[in-house]
Amino acid sequence: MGTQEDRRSQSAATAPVALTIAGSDSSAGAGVQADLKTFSSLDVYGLTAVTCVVAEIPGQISRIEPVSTDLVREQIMVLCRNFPIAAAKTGLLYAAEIVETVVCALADVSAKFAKRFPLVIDPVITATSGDRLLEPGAIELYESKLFPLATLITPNIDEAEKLLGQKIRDRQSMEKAARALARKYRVSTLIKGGHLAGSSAIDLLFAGGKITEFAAPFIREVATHGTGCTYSAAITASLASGLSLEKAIGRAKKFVTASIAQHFRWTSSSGENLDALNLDELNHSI
Ligand code: PXL
Repeated sequence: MGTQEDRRSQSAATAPVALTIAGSDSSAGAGVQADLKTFSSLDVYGLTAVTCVVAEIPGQISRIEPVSTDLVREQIMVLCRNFPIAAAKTGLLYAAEIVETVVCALADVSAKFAKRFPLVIDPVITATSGDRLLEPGAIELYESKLFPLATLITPNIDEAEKLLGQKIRDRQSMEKAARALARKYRVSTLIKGGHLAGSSAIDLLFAGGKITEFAAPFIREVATHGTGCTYSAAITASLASGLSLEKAIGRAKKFVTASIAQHFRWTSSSGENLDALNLDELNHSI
């Protein structure tokens, strides 16, 4: 028989830890809420540093307010000082000062605590509805300061077009764009082609000098609010669990596709569909 102390430590569970630095979505389909649900579903313990609070329902943003930069920094520092973080992601950072603060905090974490972990950057510029979420001036800071810290960036077609200043119309120009972004920012780049609407949703990774394709059937007539957040969170969870970049993306693609296929649906008071991804039981099927 051990002491009470022994018994307590024997029963303690452990899990890989991942951090999301992102906004709060009141409707819980995107943002830190989507990230936490994804982490839990993939058996990873999730931590959060909240950057802004968004009052919204899927497809309709009514108000956004930032969290103070001091509080954004403190959330990151206190978590990184104490937890064994195995991977992190950024989602909506909203304002230029917040991008700057996150860059500075992450640089301090690696200098002060000698901590390095994979970092996935989802460069959230607009919502799936097309609403602008990031201040225009913040994009340059992403390019000059945040991307250099990244293991992977995950723009959708729209975001890749904004970063490159050119149109992406088909698979061929998407492949060119992935190469160009990876070269421009010296970072592995996953372009998500869901918005190119064909019979498949194709994503292209350019990493280590080679292109890898991730394809899944395109699921129509489901509002896909939060898909990008869920996808990058699933990649981050998989990196935290020790998977290679390619394996992490392959697993995350299956996860996000299944969560769209088994979506929730409600009807709002104005008679519109309210859809949300459903992450229940997914870790058993992927
Ligand atoms: O899906 C992009 C996104 C990311 N983060 C937050 C959001 C949204 C979209 O609405 O609210 C917090």
